[in-house]
Amino acid sequence: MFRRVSAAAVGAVLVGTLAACGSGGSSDASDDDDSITMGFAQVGAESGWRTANTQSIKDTAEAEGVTLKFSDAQQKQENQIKAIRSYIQQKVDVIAFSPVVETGWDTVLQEAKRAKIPVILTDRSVDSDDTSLYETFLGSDFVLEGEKAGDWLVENADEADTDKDGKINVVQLEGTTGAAPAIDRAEGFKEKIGADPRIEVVASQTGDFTRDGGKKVMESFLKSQPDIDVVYAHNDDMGLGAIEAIEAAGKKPGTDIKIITVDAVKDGMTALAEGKINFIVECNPLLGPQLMDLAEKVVAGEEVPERVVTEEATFDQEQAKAALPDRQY
Ligand code: GYE
Repeated sequence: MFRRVSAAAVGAVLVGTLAACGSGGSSDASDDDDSITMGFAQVGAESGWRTANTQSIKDTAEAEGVTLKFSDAQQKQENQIKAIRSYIQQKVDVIAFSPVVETGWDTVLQEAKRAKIPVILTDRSVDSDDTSLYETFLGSDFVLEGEKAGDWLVENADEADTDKDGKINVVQLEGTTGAAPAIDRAEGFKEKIGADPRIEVVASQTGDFTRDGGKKVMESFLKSQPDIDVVYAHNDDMGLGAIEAIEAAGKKPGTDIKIITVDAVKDGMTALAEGKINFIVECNPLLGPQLMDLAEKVVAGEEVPERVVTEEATFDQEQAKAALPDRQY
């Protein structure tokens, strides 16, 4: 399936600075002038990552003169579908959205296609056999992120076995159920920890990508699981919630229980530099410039790559200390 194509196979296609296009304006369905109107259906405001992502999209739209119609779906698919339908009615030039979950999009995307409004997927992809329903998908390789988390744990397994009982029990705080990053980050991680039979995921539950969700799930794990060595959280916010629960239980996060997260937003990086998190896999939220570039090209009828993968790093505690002063988000 399209979504499963690895970054290596496609190649990390980096879209450069904004191309000078859009001067013709003939394909602009809504205005007389050359400016583009974009309808953007955002997932919600569930995390620090999302806040940075929204800001990047709004800032870039303004800087590039793109008229942005923006909606926040509060993590509900039905709200996103409603927003997309209203963008179709308003005859925007291009629709972009980050699908909250992977499945259930074909009907509304067919409606956009019939209305001849191009769709760009950003951040999260859809699980559909019909790739003609969207122009391109801009975002991270979430399986690779999970693999990076798993690789780190395998490499640091001896240290992660804090009670030295020869077993490394992991509890997993999953992202939103059915969301691409939750599915893929679990898959990539599982794949890699298979290399060390001492490592086992003993409990796994969704914390919905929120701090509060991560805290609540971790509180219940601390009660039901007698021997937790590692927390693998699908984002920083849930990891930060877990830290609160671990401290409230009288344990030391980062020492008694190792913590691995994904995102590398400022709060996460700060906790990493303070030694409360052990490893973070970066997921870049600053997609605005690449998104607006793709939108201009799509509206102008230019070819765009079917997959645009963002480039990302990883951070240990020392690297977080070095990176923090220049961190944008
Ligand atoms: O990791 C998480 C957010 O889809 C990549 O969504 C995004 C994820 C991000 O809530 O913090």
